[in-house]
Amino acid sequence: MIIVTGCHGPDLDGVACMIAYSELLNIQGTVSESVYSGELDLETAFVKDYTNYFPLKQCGDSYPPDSKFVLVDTANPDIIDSSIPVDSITKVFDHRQLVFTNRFSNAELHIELVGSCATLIAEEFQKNDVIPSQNTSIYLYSAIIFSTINFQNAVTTDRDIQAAKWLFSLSGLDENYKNKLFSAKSKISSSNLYEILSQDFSAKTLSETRVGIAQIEMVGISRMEGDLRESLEKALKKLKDDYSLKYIFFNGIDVIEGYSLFVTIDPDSLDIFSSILEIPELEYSHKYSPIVMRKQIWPKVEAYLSTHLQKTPK
Ligand SMILES: [Mn+2]
Repeated sequence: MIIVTGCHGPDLDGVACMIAYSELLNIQGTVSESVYSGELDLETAFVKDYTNYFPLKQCGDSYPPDSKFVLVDTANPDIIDSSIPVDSITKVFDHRQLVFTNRFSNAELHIELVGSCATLIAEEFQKNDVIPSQNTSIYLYSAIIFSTINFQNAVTTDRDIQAAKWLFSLSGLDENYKNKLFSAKSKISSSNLYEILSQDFSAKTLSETRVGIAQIEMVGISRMEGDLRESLEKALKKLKDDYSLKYIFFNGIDVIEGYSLFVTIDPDSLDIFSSILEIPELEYSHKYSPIVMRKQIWPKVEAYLSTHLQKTPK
């Protein structure tokens, strides 16, 4: 038995790859099952409801003896279900730089830097002349669209675009589907904004300075300057206190319009982020395009603080 799985608490990319790769193996006559552990996110729940198809099993107490494993959308053995023996992993598909190569003694590694692991799995179908089922095409397509933020983030490659095109033609979806998918994370109101921001908040201590960056990807980010403005300010203030931050920054990504909305709530943060991002005219609420991801901002924060801030003498 081959078990296809991913990291604990997989995102839509991980779930789509598990479903699809297991389907490919089964079509090719290799008995396989896909298994996940942890919680599912809002995007996954959306596709699950939309397709009414979810062939994944939740991980139980143990796996059948002699199980072999295929890992998708992760190549980090530390974030998978701990009962999986690493030497029984036979294949690994991931789209991030691998730093754990030596941990997999028996696995064939498929590590390629594309925007979505779903692209690599879609290409496996193509290489083997197999057409994914309609529901599986929807999962893979959704994963590519979501992982690349509708082809707008820096990790997007032409291979992602080509794979998505092919999957779209098999999916029976219309163009409007994208908006619905992204709206899964956009059901934001003044009562849940703090919670949504804190779920995905990132705070670091850099050069002995506490810095936090909130990020949200949604449809209609301009609401942060409209009906959600006050709630956003309150939420950022609360996060600043909760995490004892010196500086806090908000990066709101409009996934359809394709821009970032930067928001700061205090003069010191405005000042320092103006320098970090090299935007002299940065305003408290500032539209910036193309979109910028938080993972692109952190290295700049780190570089800036290490050269511009003197460490407090002990
Ligand atoms: Mn991924």
